Amino acid sequence: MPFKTISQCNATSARAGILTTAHGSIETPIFMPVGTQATVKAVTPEELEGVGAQIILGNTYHLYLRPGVAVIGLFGGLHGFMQWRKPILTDSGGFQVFSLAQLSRISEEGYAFQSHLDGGARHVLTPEGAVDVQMALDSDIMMCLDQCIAHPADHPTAAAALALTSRWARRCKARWEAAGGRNQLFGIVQGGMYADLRRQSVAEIVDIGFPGYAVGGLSVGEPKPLMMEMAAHTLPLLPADAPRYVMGVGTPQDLVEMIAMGADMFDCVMPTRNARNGQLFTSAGTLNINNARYRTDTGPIDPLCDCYTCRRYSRAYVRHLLQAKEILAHRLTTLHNLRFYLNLVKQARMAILEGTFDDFRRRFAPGGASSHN
Ligand code: PRF
Ligand code: ZN
Repeated sequence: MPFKTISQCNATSARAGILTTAHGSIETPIFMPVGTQATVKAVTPEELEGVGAQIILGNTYHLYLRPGVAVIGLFGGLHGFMQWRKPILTDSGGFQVFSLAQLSRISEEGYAFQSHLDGGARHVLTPEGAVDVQMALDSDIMMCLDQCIAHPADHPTAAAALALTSRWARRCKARWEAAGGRNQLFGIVQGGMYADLRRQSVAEIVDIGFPGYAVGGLSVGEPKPLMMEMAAHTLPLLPADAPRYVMGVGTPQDLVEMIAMGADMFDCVMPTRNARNGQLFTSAGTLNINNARYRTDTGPIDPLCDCYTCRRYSRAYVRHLLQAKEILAHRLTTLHNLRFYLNLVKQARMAILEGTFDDFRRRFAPGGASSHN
């Protein structure tokens, strides 16, 4: 088994584990910085390692359209192309077609869409094609092609998307096995905001059988309490001996809550995207560095942070760079936010190992000392 639980919290479902991949092992729970276009925006691979990143996420959809697998294939895959030596997880493209492509049409075969880049070129993304591209990228963890639906969706719509996702998962697994079963392929659970459909989706995807499982279809516009309710309902249904990945989530609070529910892996654009807009995560909550109150603030972004930015620079300086639209602003804020997220999951892991996770978690509860919105 590529996944081993090292320690289990006795007050919650949180666990600390080790996930082994072709490019090394990952200590879970883990956050995966998003590197959509073969780069985590604004930072180098060395800097990513410096903030403690163990695995990053890449996107099949973007890389397939540009630069294409012929270019990345010249480097033996995405690791060689972007010079990142550690593990890479790639999303299958379904969610990106759903959110980015023009005129996406879905059928049993797959997604027919027109590129968001030139608006003209037509493409078809099938379950087999999604696996082929991810194998060409030499992704350590590939994701099945799935159908993520928007919120709200009625029960029949969610049921149909779930059923299609299960049929596609079977096709993805067959393609992966036919190609030698190299690296890992994770199944994705859908089912909208319906408890019965979530249960059915888990049963079908687990029956097909994968080395790991993702909970998809969350954070698609539903209210936060509903997202939490669905995660709390779905995560315990997944096999305890396989890694559990919640896709596209979330805030620091969301991560801590879902770790308590037994989630092991997360990805989200929030730390990197928000950094570029000036929203910074700190041990005392979030702050927007554009606010005039920081114009003369000579202190660091977060006095408790050990990142490159906080060790050297003031809030006043970082604010100035952002206001002046200097490129360095994006680099400094991204390094800080990524350090915050990676430190958060590292501290959660240490708390699980030390048997203090329940206390740790309470500090993040709404209104707690470290609460974030
Ligand atoms: N499916 C896939 N990728 C995703 C999602 C999903 O449902 C989400 C949902 N928040 C983010 N990324 N394949
Ligand atoms: Zn910092």
